[in-house]
Amino acid sequence: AGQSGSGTGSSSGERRRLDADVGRNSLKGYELEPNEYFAVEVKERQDGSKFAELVLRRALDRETEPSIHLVLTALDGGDPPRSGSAQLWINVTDANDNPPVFAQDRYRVSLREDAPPGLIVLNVSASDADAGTNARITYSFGKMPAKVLQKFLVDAESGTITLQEGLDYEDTHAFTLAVEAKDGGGLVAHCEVEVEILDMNDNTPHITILSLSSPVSEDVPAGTVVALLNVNDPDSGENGQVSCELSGEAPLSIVASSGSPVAY
Ligand SMILES: [Ca+2]
Ligand SMILES: [Ca+2]
Ligand SMILES: [Ca+2]
Ligand SMILES: [Ca+2]
Repeated sequence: AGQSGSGTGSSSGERRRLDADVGRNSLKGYELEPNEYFAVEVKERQDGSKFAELVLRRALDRETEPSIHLVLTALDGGDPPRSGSAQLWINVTDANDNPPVFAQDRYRVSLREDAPPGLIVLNVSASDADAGTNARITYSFGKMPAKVLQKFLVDAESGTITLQEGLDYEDTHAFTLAVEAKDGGGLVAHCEVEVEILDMNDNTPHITILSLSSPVSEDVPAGTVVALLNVNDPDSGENGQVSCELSGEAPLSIVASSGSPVAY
């Protein structure tokens, strides 16, 4: 806060104005320029001298009004009255009354299964309406399984999330990352990042022989099952669809049986 005196009357301290005159010509009252925040209350000492107190009427908010300018006028009871005024500049210091706010509550991102470690997944960002350390944000992960914490890294300063390890769609189709933004005063905001993993064709079909009749007598009727096979590809969709064919010359054919086993 600061002040400066001006006008025709005398001026002294912020709370106290002296008027050298006596009686009717002495200090009559104070007037404060109409404003939202402060009222002036005139108090009288035992010796009859008056002083003014500036009283806060409603809560201040640095974020909407970082400084308030007031003009306080002192009037005497003379005719014509004489007055003196002081300009008051009140600076509002910051309190940590705003938590960080994420740009989005929920982020969604898709990563190919073959994404390399070190890849930037995305950048989360939060803002804080306060000032100084009350607005200084650091990012971190919230409570998550160790397996997830191992895969991803969030930069405390920038909010950049990077991949630390290889992915495997066959192991995990999606991750939910809990991200926190904390300001210098300890207020915390939360957001979620949904990471969807996109399948790549990284698995070759695998053939398992469940049963095999060998040797086979030359007089078995056509249509006799000589082997039961299971063919499996753990990939999804087209990447996991298999078709079987026999190579070489043999009087055998492959028939898909109900369910996954294939017989011929
Ligand atoms: Ca804050
Ligand atoms: Ca504030
Ligand atoms: Ca495959
Ligand atoms: Ca795959």
